[in-house]
Amino acid sequence: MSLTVSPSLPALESRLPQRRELATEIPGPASRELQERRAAVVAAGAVSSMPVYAADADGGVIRDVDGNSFIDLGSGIAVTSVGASAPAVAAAVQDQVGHFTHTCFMVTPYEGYIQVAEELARLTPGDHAKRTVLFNSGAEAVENAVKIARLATGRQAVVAFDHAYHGRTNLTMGLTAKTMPYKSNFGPFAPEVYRMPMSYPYREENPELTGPEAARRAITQIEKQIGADSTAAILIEPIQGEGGFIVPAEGFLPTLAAWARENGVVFIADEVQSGFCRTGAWFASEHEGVVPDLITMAKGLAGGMPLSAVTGRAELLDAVHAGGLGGTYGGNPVACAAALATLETMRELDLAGRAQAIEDIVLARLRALAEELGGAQGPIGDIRGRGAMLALELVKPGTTEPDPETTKAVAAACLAQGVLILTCGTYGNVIRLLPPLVIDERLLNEGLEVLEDALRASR
Ligand code: PLZ
Repeated sequence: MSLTVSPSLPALESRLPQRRELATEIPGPASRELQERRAAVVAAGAVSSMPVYAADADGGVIRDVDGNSFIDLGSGIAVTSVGASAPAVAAAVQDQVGHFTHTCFMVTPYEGYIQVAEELARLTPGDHAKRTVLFNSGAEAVENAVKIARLATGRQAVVAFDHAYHGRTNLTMGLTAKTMPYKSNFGPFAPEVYRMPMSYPYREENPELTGPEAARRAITQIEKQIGADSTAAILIEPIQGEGGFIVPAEGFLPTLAAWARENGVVFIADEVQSGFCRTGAWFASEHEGVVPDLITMAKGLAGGMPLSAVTGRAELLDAVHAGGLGGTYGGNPVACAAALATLETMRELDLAGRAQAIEDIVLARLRALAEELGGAQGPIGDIRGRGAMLALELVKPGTTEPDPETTKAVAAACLAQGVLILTCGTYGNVIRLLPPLVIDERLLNEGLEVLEDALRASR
């Protein structure tokens, strides 16, 4: 009798060899040369977290201009969930550019836009009538969701939360919490944005505070500082991204959403980072059965092509006057073709299921490592996240004091060993893992080993 062990992450076909390989020092000579040319012409304010320049990418690897192959645990900030050159996406893009690259949906419309809207109506939570409008970036989607909520309610105030990240345009900078590097000296910011306390279980003063209680804390402030009848929208990331992969306590999101519904406040879920199978479901809102009135999406939607969307209740989107929503490139036909192929790939390969399998693999390893490093007295203060959106919060051992220096050093050590790892967090002390959902199991484990060794060595 043979024992069949089914691997939790079945290996997928790939174009590039799925392996880590260091051919030069990091960064190598070709990357260093590009770095010099860059310094002469690219704005100093636009920085890159990695000093290596990409030449090719596929599945779970990024190859640089010096021939080094890195294990990608960042997906270009949660974008390339299907891989950075998924065959179906590449084929769809090639086919579309051979026909037309642009007509402007506001001038001469095309079917791809409608097909994306049909998909999003099916995939987003809730079975109510929905409408969609497409844009280019996450920030643009958030801006438009706020425009729609304000117009539809006739109210102005928008509630955002501590640790929130919503973008870098003027309105979305104002909605974003962290000043450096996002907001500092870029003001003034748009008015009528109110910041409320988030549910952040690891850093809650009262560790017993439940999700519904944390929601009541915010609701009380909304009622006292703004008034429900002046509040157009509550805007929230169901799992906060840049702010530190903060998963609110259970019941926080449903309580806020229920209060919004009762008070005619539009509940907007910003799923720009958490959407499209990343957390083990199509959308993170689903984990607690939350049905947002509006949902903002980008990143994972189009396999690396710039495309964003606002999908939501038909009566909200259709409240906007003709011509009130648009933009030259919004819903670009090449990006729409890429999105359709991306969504099809996500279904075909069951990427939500793979994200759950990634969670099982990663959490088991990280929990064992945290124990090894001293448990509650060690440097890993918290392990959290869902699916393939997972994080470690690093602290000075035995305290909850953030340790951004070690966090940076660990990410740098991983890079030097051929593993691309991103950091985040209000305090800069969170290591986040966002592997492509198509990553090979062996490669994922190898990447985690490198991270574990870096954490061990950092003590
Ligand atoms: N909403 C929840 O995560 C983008 C930004 C990185 P854009 N996050 C990565 C950086 O430093 O600029 C993001 C997000 C959430 C909105 C956005 C904004 O999306 O496509 O970057 O505009």
